[in-house]
Amino acid sequence: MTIRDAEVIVTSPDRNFVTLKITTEDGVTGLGDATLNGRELAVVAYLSEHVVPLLIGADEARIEDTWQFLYRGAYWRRGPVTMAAIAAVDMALWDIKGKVAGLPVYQLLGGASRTGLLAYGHASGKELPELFDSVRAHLEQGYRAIRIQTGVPGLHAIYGIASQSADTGGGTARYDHEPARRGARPVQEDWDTRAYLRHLPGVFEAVRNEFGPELPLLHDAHHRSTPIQAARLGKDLEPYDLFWLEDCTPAENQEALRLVRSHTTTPLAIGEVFNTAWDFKDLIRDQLIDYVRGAVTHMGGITALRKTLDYAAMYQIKSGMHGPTDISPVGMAAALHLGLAIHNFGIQEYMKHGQRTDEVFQQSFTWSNGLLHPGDKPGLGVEIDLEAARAHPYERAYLPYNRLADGTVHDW
Ligand code: KDG
Ligand code: MG
Repeated sequence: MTIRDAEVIVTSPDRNFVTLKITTEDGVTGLGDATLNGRELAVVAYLSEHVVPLLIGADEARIEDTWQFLYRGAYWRRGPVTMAAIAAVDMALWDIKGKVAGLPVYQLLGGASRTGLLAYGHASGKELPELFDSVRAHLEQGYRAIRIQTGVPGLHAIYGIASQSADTGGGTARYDHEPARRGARPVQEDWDTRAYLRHLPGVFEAVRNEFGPELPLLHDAHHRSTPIQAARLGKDLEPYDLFWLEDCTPAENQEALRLVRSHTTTPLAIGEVFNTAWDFKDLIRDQLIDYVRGAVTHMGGITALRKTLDYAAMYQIKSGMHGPTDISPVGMAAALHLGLAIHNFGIQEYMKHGQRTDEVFQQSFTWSNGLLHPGDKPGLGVEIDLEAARAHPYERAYLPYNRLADGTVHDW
């Protein structure tokens, strides 16, 4: 067989998604997620102008070779745009291989290593009562692990706090945070790290007092602290036994993690903005992290993230694949197949998509008792309804950004 067609589909049911659909001469189709939140059309151009022409007539069975050709052959390596495009091709080819074999992708990756994947959801609230309600709502939905984000006194709009009036398709209020907003310019939020560091430990103390010692709790610091501030945060949170502290410092300066690590035993997770194994190499080798946060969609696909996670396994470092709503149902399915197969699975981030998204993407993964499973349909198990997709054209949307009280732009 050879590849007959490759189509780039942009749709915006609840938010923008970029999907690659590859069709073989025999009519077998495969889907890949290429969504790069807030920069979607850059990947569309990369795929349409530079990748799709190379795929037509290629052998869809040669997944590793295609990956190496697209990565090494371009000369220009790495970067979120390139790696999201390669990821979409890689996922689509695994989807096709599964359909041709009549097997779910996790079987091709070695079979299931567990019965289901522990998932965490996003609870948030500006004040404690609202946060507690959000935690309770997540427990009622079956979550067995919960990320805690909270308001900080004196700050009006900050990362990770849901707008309860947000209509994400189901028409009902949700506690999940949808950071990208449609509009001509990014929304400005405010930030003060010292106020945050003073406030957060008390929030975790209150959550532990209310919900007890068992519940795994996570927190995303979203790249906002200096190394020494992050070290203090990890230390101050130790009594509350976090499952992980995520992105405690900006990801570019990896040496920072050495300083943080030398001060705290709070487990560290990093890497949702990383895009190759090389971004993780030193952090894994020097055992400076505990969880790899890379997404299949942003790390060059199943082929590349599998290699990174196998390397991490040698150091007892586990997966914690990125899974907010800007990972499409296709990217989520890829994460679930990979997570089910590897031995060093840690936890899977899972924010439910809205109803409109579920109408565009027919998914076969299941969610019960706090565990996800990719299902047993051949391939990735996700199909796209093109008519429904066309009903939701692209709309420009941006992630917000931060300024300090004196107007300085701060890390997001
Ligand atoms: O695209 C950016 C979002 O995915 C990000 O804000 C979500 O930090 C995030 C997380 O941990 O899910
Ligand atoms: Mg994060």
